[in-house]
Amino acid sequence: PRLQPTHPIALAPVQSPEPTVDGFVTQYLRNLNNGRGVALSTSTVNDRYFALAATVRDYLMARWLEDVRRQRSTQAKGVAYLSAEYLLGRQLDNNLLATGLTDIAAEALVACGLDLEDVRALEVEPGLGNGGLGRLAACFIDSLATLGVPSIGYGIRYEYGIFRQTFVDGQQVEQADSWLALGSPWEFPHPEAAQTISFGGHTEQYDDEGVTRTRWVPSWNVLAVPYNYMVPGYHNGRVNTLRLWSAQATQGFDLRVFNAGDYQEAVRAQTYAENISKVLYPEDSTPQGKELRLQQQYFFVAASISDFVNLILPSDFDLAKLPDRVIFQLNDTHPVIGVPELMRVLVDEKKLEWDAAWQITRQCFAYTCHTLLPEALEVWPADLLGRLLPRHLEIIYRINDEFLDEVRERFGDDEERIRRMSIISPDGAVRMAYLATVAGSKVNGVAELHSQLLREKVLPDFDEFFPGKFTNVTNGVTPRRFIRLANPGLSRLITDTIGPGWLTDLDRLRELEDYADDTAFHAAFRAVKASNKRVLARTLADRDGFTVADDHLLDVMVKRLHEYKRQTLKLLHIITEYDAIASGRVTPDQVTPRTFVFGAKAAPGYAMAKRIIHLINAVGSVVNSDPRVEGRLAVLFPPNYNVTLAERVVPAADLSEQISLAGKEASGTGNMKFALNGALTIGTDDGANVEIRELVGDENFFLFGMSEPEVADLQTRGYHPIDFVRADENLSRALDLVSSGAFSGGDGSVFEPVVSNLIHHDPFMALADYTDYIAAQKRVDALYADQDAWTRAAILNVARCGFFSSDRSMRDYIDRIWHTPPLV
Ligand code: F58
Repeated sequence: PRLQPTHPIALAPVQSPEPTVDGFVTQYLRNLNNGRGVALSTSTVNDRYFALAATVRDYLMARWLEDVRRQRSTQAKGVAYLSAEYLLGRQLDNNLLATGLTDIAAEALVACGLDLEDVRALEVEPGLGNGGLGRLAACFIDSLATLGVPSIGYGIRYEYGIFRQTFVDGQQVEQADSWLALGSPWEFPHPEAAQTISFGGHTEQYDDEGVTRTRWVPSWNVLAVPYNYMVPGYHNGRVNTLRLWSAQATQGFDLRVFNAGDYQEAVRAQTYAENISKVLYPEDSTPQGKELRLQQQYFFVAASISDFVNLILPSDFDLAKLPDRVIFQLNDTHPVIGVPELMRVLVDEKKLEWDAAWQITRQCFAYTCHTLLPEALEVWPADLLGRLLPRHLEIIYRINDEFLDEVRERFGDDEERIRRMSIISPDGAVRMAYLATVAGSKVNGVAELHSQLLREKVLPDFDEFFPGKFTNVTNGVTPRRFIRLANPGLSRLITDTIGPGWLTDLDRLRELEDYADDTAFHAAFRAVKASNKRVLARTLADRDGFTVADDHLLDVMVKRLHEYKRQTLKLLHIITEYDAIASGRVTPDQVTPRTFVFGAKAAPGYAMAKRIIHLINAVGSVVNSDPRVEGRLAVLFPPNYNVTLAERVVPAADLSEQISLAGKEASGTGNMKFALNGALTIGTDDGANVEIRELVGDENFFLFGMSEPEVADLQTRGYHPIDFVRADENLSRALDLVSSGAFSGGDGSVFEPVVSNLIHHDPFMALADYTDYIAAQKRVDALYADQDAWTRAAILNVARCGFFSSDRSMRDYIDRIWHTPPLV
């Protein structure tokens, strides 16, 4: 018979420490002593940080354990968010905020003779994502917890996240991001709960009591070890789970081989296995890199599906009811291999009929697309996929055959259409976006324009075939991190003005409209911006040795470096301003004093992007040191832009640069963060810019450039960038300046690839939009000269952008796709 607990403490619910300064101090010292094995007097800053994190965890623990229990026992439907990336940012401040313990913790530390500021600086952010897509996943799990929706995030615990960017002679050099070097106090590893994940081998048929079935006989496997992380809701006592998988060898090293002296061979299998979760999206330019990436994808998706089906669900669960219990949300195509995996689990392991399994699978997945660039839609060569996952390839072929039969039934033998819609491309590659579209109960884009273009241009045949399947959910950002934590001054001003409650009901920012012409509010609003600029200035001084003038317009472009985002267009504007002064056509006092801030990482294999980074730094060093400029223009490019730096840059910005070629940026989320923090946007009619402009009003947004239909039209008419160079003298001067070597010590060849690419190809039409961009920048100057008018516009941006809370995005997913109401 099983032993039952009898002690009253064991029978009682888990206890939290007292939420008082004394309670905090007691728990903190206990963690320092018992958890770190050090006395306060001998502790290092790292010990102090770890003990602090442990203490915050202790306050969350009771709620977490209760929520885990409830989510297992309840019959309610939940979300399993499948994402290869979570760009979390620092955890300490966020978790203190969620628990309402920030002030208590600060006081408790003072009582221990410590400074919260010093301790919090130790935290290394987990950079487990590349950019917008990964950050979006982090915002979404924050909102799901805050809304109290039963959900779990699944992903990969990369040992190395996004590379650390440094500049050597102005050029990007990547360094490994060893975020785990000192350990992470936020994770709970569970090696005992590891799942075995298989690869390779072949399939075979066998007779199962008169039924012919298929089984997969894999040739190798690895362990997937779960690491759990708390995801606290804001002030609601809810704590959800993020479960990231780490790869480990099924067997340790080979002792016999080791003893025989072949040390490398002895650990070969182990190294191979552990490579799977070694690093965030390794280069996919080599065949080995590509295969590793597919291994990563299958690894985390198979572990997650098995976790849900075999561990979270009760053992007697009727799998026909799976769609009533879970929706697997596919964050882009990276987890789409989960579709054939669930089919394999249901058919081969659980022995369901194919049709029944397909019925279930089709209701259990939904797919979010995050791009419009055709080259970004993943395809896997069938031979690669078949070598790594032979059973999955068979399943994909059958799904495709049956799907194409349906297409034929509907449209007859329209072979052209069949070819277009086939999940397998003519050259034998699996189109993962098509597989996701066929299998998904819904497919969504991430902004209105993106969703429209997805239906009309990327997947029109599918939209016709599956009426009602396509929908839109415009992205959002979490106001907890990107307003409350990043901008405490603005948060205080908002609360003082409209009262509390807006942080979980961001539409209430509308109430600020009443203060758009209030002089006292204007002054306070401006004071907040000025103070945020000083905070940024201090950060950049400490971090990079930069000086930031406090009377400049802060003009910011932070995002991944990509040609479609057009950092070169921004650069052409800077060069034009510089040229006007350097050539003596204007005097320095005639230009609006501006500091241009860039933040951007380039993919390590993307040569043009790296060259553009070099050019930004080169222009910066010339502009910043030319005495003729008299300090009226400055270009700052702090390396290694990440979430932590974003939290300083965004609240300080006056102007937000969102200048992608229309029809290329799926949504953007930085655009939302800036507007919510009172920066005005200069932007094209692209992605979510369209919705920002509609909400804030044309007069509070600097629109420029071609619209998407105009871009398409110019494309069909034939685009000749040289025509635009000839038509605008400022543009040709700016390009000539680069060609002349003005930014490369007289050697024009250094940036020749950038200039000639623009003049001869310009795939993202930067030159076509240049003239209008410069005109829009003149409107920026004019409005900035009238500080009252500018402040009014900035206030209205904040007041009218509540829509861009990720809480709203989550509600839209719940209503349109998931049907998973919050648990009460
Ligand atoms: C981004 N995609 C979109 N991809 O570009 C952006 O418009 C959108 O706002 C955001 O998603 C959220 O929907 C994006 O960040 C990646 O980072 C890829 C991940 C896989 C490797 C290649 C980059």
